[in-house]
Amino acid sequence: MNITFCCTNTDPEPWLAGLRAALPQAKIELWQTGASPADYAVVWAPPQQFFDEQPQLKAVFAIGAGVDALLKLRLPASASFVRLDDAGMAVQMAEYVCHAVIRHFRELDVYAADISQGRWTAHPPRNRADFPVGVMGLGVLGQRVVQALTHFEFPVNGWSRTAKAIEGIRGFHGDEQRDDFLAASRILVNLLPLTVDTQGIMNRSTLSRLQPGGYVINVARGAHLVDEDLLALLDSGHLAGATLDVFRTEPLPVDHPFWRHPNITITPHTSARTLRETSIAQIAGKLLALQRGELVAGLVDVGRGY
Ligand code: NDP
Ligand code: OXD
Repeated sequence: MNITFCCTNTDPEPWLAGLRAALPQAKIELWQTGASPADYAVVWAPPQQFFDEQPQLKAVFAIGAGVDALLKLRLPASASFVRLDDAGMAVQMAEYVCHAVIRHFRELDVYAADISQGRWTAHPPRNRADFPVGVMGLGVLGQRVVQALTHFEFPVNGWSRTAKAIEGIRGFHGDEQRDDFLAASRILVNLLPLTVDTQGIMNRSTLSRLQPGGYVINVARGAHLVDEDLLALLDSGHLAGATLDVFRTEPLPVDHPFWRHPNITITPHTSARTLRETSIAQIAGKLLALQRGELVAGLVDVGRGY
């Protein structure tokens, strides 16, 4: 079996060594123009030329959870596409989102500012029931996040495409229940895949439906958010702030207002990192399962877009 590796955002050597150790029966090479045809591919952000030259691939494994960039390419019709399914990202996402929610709810930035000015001031406690958290996307990552939030006893709403019954949360689904979901939420967490249906989903109209003093946490993709609409609603006072990990252009351009806005916290797309060893073990296991003709988790539905 031949495997080709084409990940443009990472040092290939440790990945190649890890994949070779996990799949000693395979010939695994770094892709380069004119490389011989492979059976399987491990990719992240490959150029179109990669698929143009490898039309015979049986399966393509992405080393991330979101496949929006991959699905923009012309893809080999014969191949299955498999994304990472948790692989150590869900607990990281839960940490990141809980941290952002608690930092806002407990006014930790206000205390940091007070302390830096030499002020010893305890603010009145806030009521958790006044800070319902709405999580958009109840997949592998969203479900782990709602589970973590319920441990801190926040009221949690969840919204997905199809109905879900998740203990301890109020579930909403489909376009027809989206406005009710937003109206029931004050803190909004985005964990949707980027698709034609979800592009720009956080805009003036939808964010205006959040409860007053709303807070936005975007950990999915930058193109889910209309940047100017977020800024306008922060200026109007309807929204109190935002924590953003993902952006329309990454790295975030130096002159973008998000860098300097006092109520926006940004991080450089680090909320849930791909963990190499866990990911290699998952990819190797799925590849062997596919060879045995078994179904694997994380199979992408190309038509649906995730
Ligand atoms: P999943 O595919 O497991 O879950 C996607 C969820 O979104 C599902 O619940 C799905 O509904 C829901 N959904 C999809 N389309 C719609 C729609 N039109 N309306 C309502 N709900 C919809 O994805 P993951 O949880 O693994 O990952 C989510 C995203 O997180 C990734 O696509 C990626 O963009 C982002 N990500 C960001 C990272 C970072 O570091 N910032 C790291 C990893 C991922 P249903 O259950 O009904 O299908
Ligand atoms: C992913 C990401 O989709 O890192 O895995 O954003």
